[in-house]
Amino acid sequence: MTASLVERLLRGEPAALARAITAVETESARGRDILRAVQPRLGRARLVGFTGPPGAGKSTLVGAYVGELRKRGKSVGVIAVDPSSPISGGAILGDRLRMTEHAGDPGVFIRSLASRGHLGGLSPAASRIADLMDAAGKDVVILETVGAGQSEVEVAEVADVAVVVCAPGLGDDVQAIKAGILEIADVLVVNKSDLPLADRTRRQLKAMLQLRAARVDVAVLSTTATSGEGVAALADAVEAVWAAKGRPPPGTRLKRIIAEAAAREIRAKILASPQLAALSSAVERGELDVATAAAALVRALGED
Ligand SMILES: Nc1nc2c(ncn2[C@@H]2O[C@H](COP(=O)(O)OP(=O)(O)OP(=O)(O)O)[C@@H](O)[C@H]2O)c(=O)[nH]1
Ligand SMILES: [Mg+2]
Repeated sequence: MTASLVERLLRGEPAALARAITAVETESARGRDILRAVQPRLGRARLVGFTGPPGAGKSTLVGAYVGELRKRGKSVGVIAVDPSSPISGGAILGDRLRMTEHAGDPGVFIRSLASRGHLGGLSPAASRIADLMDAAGKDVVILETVGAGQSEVEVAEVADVAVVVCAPGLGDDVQAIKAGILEIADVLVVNKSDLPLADRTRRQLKAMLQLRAARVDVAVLSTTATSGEGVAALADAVEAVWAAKGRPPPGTRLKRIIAEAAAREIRAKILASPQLAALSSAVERGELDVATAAAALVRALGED
């Protein structure tokens, strides 16, 4: 039964893809069998992450970007992460409504993913579903998440190209686009450029990027998702990043996810360690410098 499901999945049958995703999402043995079976067929699809503050227009922009990709002859999978928060409780319904233009298109497959209830974290779950879409022959897999916490960092772990979407009028609120989100951006988009203040927001973002010497090459684009303006340029910018980065070697994504999860754990351990408090007091008293204290902390943690 699994064998025929895998066959149909590899042929790109939407019903088989949907069933495979459910099997993988529930972390069933069958899901693991499917993933094992498709493993040799992976690595063709490109993963593009869209993240940014709530309401920036990510879903609308993803819808328009899907339209542009279809014009370019690409098949597309979309994973829309529902933050399951009371504020964006309507996200799934809203996202579905905005994607209805692609509902009858066999070249587009859309799946919502609840951000709660994944044992290994969101990025492993999204990564596995992206693998299934890859196996089903999608050329591009898009991952939409709300940049309101951990999830936007996780997008960077999974995606080959990370697009960060903001809206104008953030004003001083550009700070809300935390440094972390700028770190991960390969392409920055100011959407809703039909609204006033769009130019100002673009200038502010460029200035913030200039503070980070390593990131001056990041494109800052303007789009109006509702009219489609700037969407072709966005597709070009994403392709340019792909071309520059090249195809990641097999296993890269998984390595990245595991490394980031390990880094989070180590960081939490460091912050909770009693040695940190002691060393920090010593630095405060002028008995140690920061570099020596850090080295001592690394040694102490290594001995645990
Ligand atoms: N004026 C204007 N409105 C836009 C534009 N793009 C999206 N919107 C509107 O902004 C609202 C939010 O759009 P969404 O696409 O749901 O935004 P989102 O970032 O996906 O929202 P969440 O997933 O809830 O975080 C909707 O009412 C859209 O119609 C744009 O370019 N210009
Ligand atoms: Mg959305």
